[in-house]
Amino acid sequence: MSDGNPVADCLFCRIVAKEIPAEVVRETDTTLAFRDIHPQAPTHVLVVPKAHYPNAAALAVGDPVQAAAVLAEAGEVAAQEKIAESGYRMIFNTGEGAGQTVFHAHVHVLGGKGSLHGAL
Ligand code: D5M
Repeated sequence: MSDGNPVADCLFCRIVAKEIPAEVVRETDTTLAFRDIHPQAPTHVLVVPKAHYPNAAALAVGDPVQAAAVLAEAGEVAAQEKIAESGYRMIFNTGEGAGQTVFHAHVHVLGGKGSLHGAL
């Protein structure tokens, strides 16, 4: 059962701890937003809770306030990156079979030219 405590070998916990560099675009007491290292759209930012939960569903159960903070920050990122008006996507890959590769909750915020015509 996840309790939000940092996990030593978790990549995003290490980015939150500033042990690994990232291009941070926004930071609050409880969240961090940084550019995805392999962008899939002109704007591609990841928003993570600073606390460790393995995926978004576990975050929502373990700390609903933080889950809401992550969603609110995704909206702030979209506004800051100027993709809010044209529209943007929020994607939570949940589980290996869905393509999740980093098991620390995160939302992909994707927007910009050509980014709104994905499979879904
Ligand atoms: O998304 C995990 C995402 O994390 C994937 O799009 C690449 C990104 N990633 C991996 N390493 C880094 C670093 N070091 N900085 C920034 N972004 C990174 P998932 O939904 O788990 O597939």
